[in-house]
Amino acid sequence: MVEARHCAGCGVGIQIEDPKKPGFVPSGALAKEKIICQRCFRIKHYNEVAQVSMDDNDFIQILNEIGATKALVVKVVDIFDFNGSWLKGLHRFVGANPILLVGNKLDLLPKAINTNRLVNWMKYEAKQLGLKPVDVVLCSAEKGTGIERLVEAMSTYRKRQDVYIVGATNVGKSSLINRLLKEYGEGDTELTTSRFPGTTLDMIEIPIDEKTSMFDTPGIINRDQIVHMVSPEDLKLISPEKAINPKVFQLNDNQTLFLGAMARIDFVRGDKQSFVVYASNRIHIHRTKLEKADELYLTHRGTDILSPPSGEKASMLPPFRRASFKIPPGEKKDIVISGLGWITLGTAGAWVDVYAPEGVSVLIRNSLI
Ligand SMILES: Nc1nc2c(ncn2[C@@H]2O[C@H](COP(=O)(O)OP(=O)(O)OP(=O)(O)O)[C@@H](O)[C@H]2O)c(=O)[nH]1
Ligand SMILES: [Mg+2]
Repeated sequence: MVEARHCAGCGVGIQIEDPKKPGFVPSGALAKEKIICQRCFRIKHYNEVAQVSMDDNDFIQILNEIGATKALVVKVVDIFDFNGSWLKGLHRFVGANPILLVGNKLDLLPKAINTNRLVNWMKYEAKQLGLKPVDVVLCSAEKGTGIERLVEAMSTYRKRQDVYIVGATNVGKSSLINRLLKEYGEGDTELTTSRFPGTTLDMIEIPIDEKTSMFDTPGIINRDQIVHMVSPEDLKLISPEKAINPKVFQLNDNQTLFLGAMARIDFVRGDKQSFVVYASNRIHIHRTKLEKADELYLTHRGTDILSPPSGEKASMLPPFRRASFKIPPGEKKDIVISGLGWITLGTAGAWVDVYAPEGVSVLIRNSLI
């Protein structure tokens, strides 16, 4: 029997019939020992959008296999988008296997961050979300920070068993494995990574030793994430690429902040206090009076004042939906706009209305920083 061949970059089954379908390679490429599909080639060399239509059920099917084996499950979250990149109901997939929680993209948070506090915060939040990880590790696949700690934790908890790297799409699973391979591996394996969701298409096995392996898995796609609502160019602007500079605004009530044309925050009532915005440095933040906000949005969205998105694309976003929050005095809270960032309020107590495109989740949490 001839074993079905898979792309070394994304794991998809190789085919030579249909260039429009995943896994296509020209038939001449079949002779190579390591095959890279046309889509991976284009992502890597032309930064192309990783578009492919795969059913969520396909991904879930893949994850279901994990529950049937004994292994360490490494759950990766994007620490910049902790809530948006949280994979719900993971326990359903992993059975009784231990879970190591990894907060990736640490390099995106402000440099002054207290990492011990952040780890404790993650433990607490994980518990609230119904997950009890064996440990929590922070790292940056991009910079290599925390990788040693991650390797130590993995070897402690895997107990000579396989390791599955799981998580929502785009959290950096494949990037993390590439980093591990670069620092600890041999050979020239490189998994495909990209800024767009849905890059890895099937499970990819990377041998650790003769008996055990590490597996990259396709990320679960969370339809609510902002990445599905904006153009590739705007995605580049709203996703931070380096450490975010928090921007501090001292607001009186009846003032409004716009985060480009992506979101609007109204300080409806409360004593003067700080609103610290954590978002991509390339999102323009505009302050105005609440009474002028409606008009400004209608007349200026898509212009330099309220962008990204710019031009026509601003009006193609789903319409704004409002969420109201009443924060009692004395509590330090973040208002999170999933995928876009968050705003940390002062402790004076506040009533805040947040507008974000319909479908984007807006929530409140204990302050992360
Ligand atoms: N700043 C920063 N970006 C990162 C880091 N790790 C990954 N990225 C970026 O995040 C994006 C997604 O990375 P991938 O490794 O493709 O993510 P994935 O989880 O494998 O995604 P899927 O295969 O779609 O599930 C890419 O643009 C990476 O460059 C990190 O530590 N810091
Ligand atoms: Mg991947």
